[in-house]
Amino acid sequence: MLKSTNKRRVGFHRGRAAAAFLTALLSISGLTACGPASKILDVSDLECRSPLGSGDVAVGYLTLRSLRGDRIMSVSSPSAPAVEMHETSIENGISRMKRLESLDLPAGERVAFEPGGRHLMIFGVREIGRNATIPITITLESGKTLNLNFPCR
Ligand SMILES: [Cu+2]
Repeated sequence: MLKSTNKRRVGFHRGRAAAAFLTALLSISGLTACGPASKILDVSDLECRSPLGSGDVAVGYLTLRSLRGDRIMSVSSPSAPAVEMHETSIENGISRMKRLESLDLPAGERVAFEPGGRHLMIFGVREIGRNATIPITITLESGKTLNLNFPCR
């Protein structure tokens, strides 16, 4: 049952929080083969914004919650030359982006990548079409590796 989970449903169920949450959870369980251990991490709200115009940088958003606490050590993609974690902040009225080398996931706390704040910069991807997905790998300090598919729009 876990293996048949269609990861695209994460996008399809947007707005129905419970369903999206469950789908994301099943996707992770099926991909990492960690079984019950993976349930100590919730991942939801996966979304990718395709590059605009002739650009080649896509942006990814998601929400994580680690029940025991963890840390994102790196992000990458088999479909992109580079992926970085960034944080947007306003300083003196000017919006700035700062690269995050790693990111703490405090126990039980919801950590969001969302418009206007933290985001994933996915470099060198000209060819993402609408309704396609882009695979992103998140490596955690605990040793867990999340292989996630971000639905693009
Ligand atoms: Cu950025």
